Amino acid sequence: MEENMLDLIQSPSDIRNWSVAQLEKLAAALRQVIIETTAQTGGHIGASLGTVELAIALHYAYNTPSDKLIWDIGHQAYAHKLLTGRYQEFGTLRQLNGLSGFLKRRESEYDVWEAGHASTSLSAAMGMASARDLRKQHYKVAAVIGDGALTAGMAWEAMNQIGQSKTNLVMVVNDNSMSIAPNVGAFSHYLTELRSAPAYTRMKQEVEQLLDAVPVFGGSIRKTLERTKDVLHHAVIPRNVFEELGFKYYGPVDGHSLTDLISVLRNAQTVEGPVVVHVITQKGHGYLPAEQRPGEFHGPGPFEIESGQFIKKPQPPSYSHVFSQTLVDLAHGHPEIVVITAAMPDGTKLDLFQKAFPERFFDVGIAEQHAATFAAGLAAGGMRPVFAVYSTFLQRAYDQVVHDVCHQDLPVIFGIDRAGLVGADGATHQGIYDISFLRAVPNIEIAMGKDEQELRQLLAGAFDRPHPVALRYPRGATRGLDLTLPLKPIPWGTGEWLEHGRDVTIVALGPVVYQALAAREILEAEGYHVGVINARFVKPLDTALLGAAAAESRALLTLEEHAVAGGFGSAVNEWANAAQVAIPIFNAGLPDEFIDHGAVDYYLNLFELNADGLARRVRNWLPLKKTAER
Ligand SMILES: Cc1ncc(C[n+]2csc(CCOP(=O)(O)OP(=O)(O)O)c2C)c(N)n1
Repeated sequence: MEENMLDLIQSPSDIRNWSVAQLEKLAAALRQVIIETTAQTGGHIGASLGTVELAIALHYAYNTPSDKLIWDIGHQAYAHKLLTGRYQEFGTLRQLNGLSGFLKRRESEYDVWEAGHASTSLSAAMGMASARDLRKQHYKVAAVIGDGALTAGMAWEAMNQIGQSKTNLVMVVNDNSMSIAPNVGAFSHYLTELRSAPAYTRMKQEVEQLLDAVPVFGGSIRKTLERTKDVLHHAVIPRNVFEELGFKYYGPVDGHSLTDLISVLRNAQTVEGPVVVHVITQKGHGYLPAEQRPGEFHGPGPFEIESGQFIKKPQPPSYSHVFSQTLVDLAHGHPEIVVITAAMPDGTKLDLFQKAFPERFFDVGIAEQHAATFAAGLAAGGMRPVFAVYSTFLQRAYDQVVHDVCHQDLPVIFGIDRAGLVGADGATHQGIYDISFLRAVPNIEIAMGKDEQELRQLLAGAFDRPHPVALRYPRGATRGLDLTLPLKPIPWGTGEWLEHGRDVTIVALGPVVYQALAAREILEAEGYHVGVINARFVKPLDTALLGAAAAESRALLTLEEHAVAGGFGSAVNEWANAAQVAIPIFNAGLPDEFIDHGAVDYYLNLFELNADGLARRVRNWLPLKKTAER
């Protein structure tokens, strides 16, 4: 019955004459669909349950899509999707060729801005508002940004400009006091204070309303009131940070009260100049397990609705887990080891380290740029910092890596988590560019083991290096190998020649080494002689090993789960070119296009990076065909 209600909504204009009671029913129906769908598909349920009323109120109060509604990150916008004509397709969320888990301009005209990474919404909103002003247009612009996203420098860079510009723009702060983990930092504490001072805000609003009601010619009464307001501003009610920056401040507002939200949003859009609407929401609102375990329900896989238990088949520990556990093991004997996360203690599994060595663990919030330079500072001060960060989020800290870490050749270890394809999060989250952007920078060394045993060995070895090291490892479960073996160091900069073969040698980086070995089995059965090298290092390259393979084999096939452009294979090409090694080299990797959400195995097959795909490549590769026919 309630789902039928959603059938009635083709676009937000369908709800703009509904009563609050009807909208409340709609909120319940939206929640039900979000819970039932994410229980199957997984996804960002916690954040999206928290913004159901906000999404309704925004589409109710604004004339979308003419007015521009921008969601930061876009992970909290499932209700927005459902209100903007995507109810029927919602079951395809995060599946191959289905709806994206984030917003996509090609998916809907209501998705005016795409993201995936945090804290871009205010800059985007300022851009759209400025374009509107320059083109003398009249649409309204509202951006929704979380308290977590507000920990990023980029948000403050935008506020710096917006506050001065005096442009008409509404910034909705969606404050649930959570990032993925509980939010951190001085500003987060400040928001908590602001939240807990509703009496002040109310008093201030009341005085201001009173003032507005007094006619200008009200003479002495008005003067007295003005003075009262002034006193209140400077004594009882200190102007808050947003006001100091040039915004009008409305709040705090109950983010689950449709009446309050609609009234404040209608008001805010009539105000001249930039406005902050401070909305208090609860992550996971309306689904008890998500309310009680908001961290776990930030972006879980499938779960059982009744019990709130995750549906997981037993599997070996993740690479992130092994990385963090190894850090804990090493840190016992090394008090100089310190660890940094940028708001991802759970995802990176650094919470293991946090538990073991709380005083040597730093969560800096969504602040990758700061994290990288903070690490550089720690290294300059004699510590051995490890910044574990998803490949995709390290993109944001590129200048800090180049200018602060590598230029000063400081021994910072970057644990590059989620290196490779990531699956359901899609294009904005693929970890497939870091080799290209890091390889160009002097001093940094880049490695990736074929499995978790090598990850441990490489991590131990990285602490002996006097240079920055980037140690890559993928998302997901390890191979389940024995982790109790003693940490045997890998001679730095060396690859491993696993199999010899005179037709072609596959030179593979990372866990795809095992795909190469499986491809070899298929091809050997067909009469090809296929070698396999586990490259381990992108930088320095094991050129001695490559030279020997080139002398033995008729061709080289490089293999990586990374963009071909500028990647590991490119490094091999550059070596062959510079060393004048005349050998056909084929690069297997990812094409020059953004790769959407979909299972990793699907893409490995599509781009011929798995065993069958590699075998197809070798069979169809002209120079090899010729040699096989000879
Ligand atoms: C640059 C960047 N770093 C890290 C992340 C991972 N991440 C996704 S959502 C999130 C928490 C965001 O918190 P907040 O803005 O308060 O939104 P909420 O999920 O609480 O609604 C984080 C850290 C990201 N998307 N982008």
